Amino acid sequence: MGLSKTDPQVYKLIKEEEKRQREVLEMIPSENYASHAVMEALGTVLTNKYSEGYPKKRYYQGNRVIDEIEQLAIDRAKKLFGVPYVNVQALSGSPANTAVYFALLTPLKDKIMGLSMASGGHLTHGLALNISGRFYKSSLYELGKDGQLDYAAIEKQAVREKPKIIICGYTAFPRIIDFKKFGQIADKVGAFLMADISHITGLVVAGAHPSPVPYAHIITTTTHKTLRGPRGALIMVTEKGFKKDPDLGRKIDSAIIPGLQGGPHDNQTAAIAVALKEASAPAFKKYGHQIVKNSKALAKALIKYGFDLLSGGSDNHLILIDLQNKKANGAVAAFALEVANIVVNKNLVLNDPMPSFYPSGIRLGTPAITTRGMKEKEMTKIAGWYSQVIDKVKNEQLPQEKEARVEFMKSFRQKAAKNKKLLQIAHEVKALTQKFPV
Ligand code: DSN
Repeated sequence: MGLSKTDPQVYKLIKEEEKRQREVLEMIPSENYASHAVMEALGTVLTNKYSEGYPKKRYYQGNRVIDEIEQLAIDRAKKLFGVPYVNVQALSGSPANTAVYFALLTPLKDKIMGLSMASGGHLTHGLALNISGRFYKSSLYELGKDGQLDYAAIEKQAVREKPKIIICGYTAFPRIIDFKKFGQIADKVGAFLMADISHITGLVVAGAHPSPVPYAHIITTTTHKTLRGPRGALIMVTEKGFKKDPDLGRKIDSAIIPGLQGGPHDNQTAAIAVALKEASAPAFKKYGHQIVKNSKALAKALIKYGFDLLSGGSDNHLILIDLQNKKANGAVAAFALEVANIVVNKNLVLNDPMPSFYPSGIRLGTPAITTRGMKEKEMTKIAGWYSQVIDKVKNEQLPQEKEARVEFMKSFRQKAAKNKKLLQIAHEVKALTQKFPV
């Protein structure tokens, strides 16, 4: 029996979410629209199977077909990225990064060095509250005052701190990463270089961002961001990685299972294989380059409206706006934008005086709207809407006290949800989205 009959409540909620995704400008830079084929693979009988182990080395019977599927995903990833080893079983990005640490580091002894979250790094790059900063020693680096990576400072820190793994690749950094420089720094201090390219994988595959393959030892990536696949992750070892440690692949495989996980999600593996095939097609190259063109066009238009962008622009798929010059707060702005059918996330900015739940910035990006076919012309229009929305919420001053802030947000939400200007923009946005069907 179909879902609508078995569970009308869940069916209705899924349909509501489908409508929401259709009618908004989805601009969270880590989100995208997976293809119908990817979603079809996810919703199959593959979800019924257990397959602990690896192709041809399973602990359960009945894995003949699963072996072929997993091997296909591995082979496609190897070919697409140009690497000799891939593990496709990590359930998502955080488990993938954790598996690398588990494979290579001695807890409470070895050190990792990643970008701080406040500067745009990820939780799993050494944050004290995360397993990466709690089980392992961590030394965080920061962006320079100009919002750029300060390679000389990073090198100095690496020489001083002697990390076993240096991590590059970020969640809120709008510029090109010089993987070659990172490779040189890692080599100088004898560290492994791990490039977490989750955000930019699709750009790397399309040739719209340089590849870390010649310089990093290990590469991790999620599969659902710019790569446009299902939720999931890849862990890759490069030729350089094998030169440094010929046992690296085996160590990572056993960090995933039995180290961290049990059975892989075989439906997810199949969907990853589909996404990798889609990403190998010539159309994907165009897509990756268009993401960047759109991001640059949007950044340029936002600057014209007086927005203050981290590092002054964008070379990839994302933009970080510091709203302090507009006298606006990120939490307030993100909510108002959502009323206007524009979906972004609030985000810390460099040296943010505010706490992470009420940060001073918003993070936005172009992967999903580019999937819908939008181009530079639409970016100019979208920038205008950002300006109008932020104009509406400037001077909405958050109180200093924690409890008062909660109350403030509650009443602000009620007020904003009825704001005529925001609702009018929402209407205009919906009209635009109708011209670019998902
Ligand atoms: N949550 C992801 C992002 O939005 O960047 C990172 O894991």
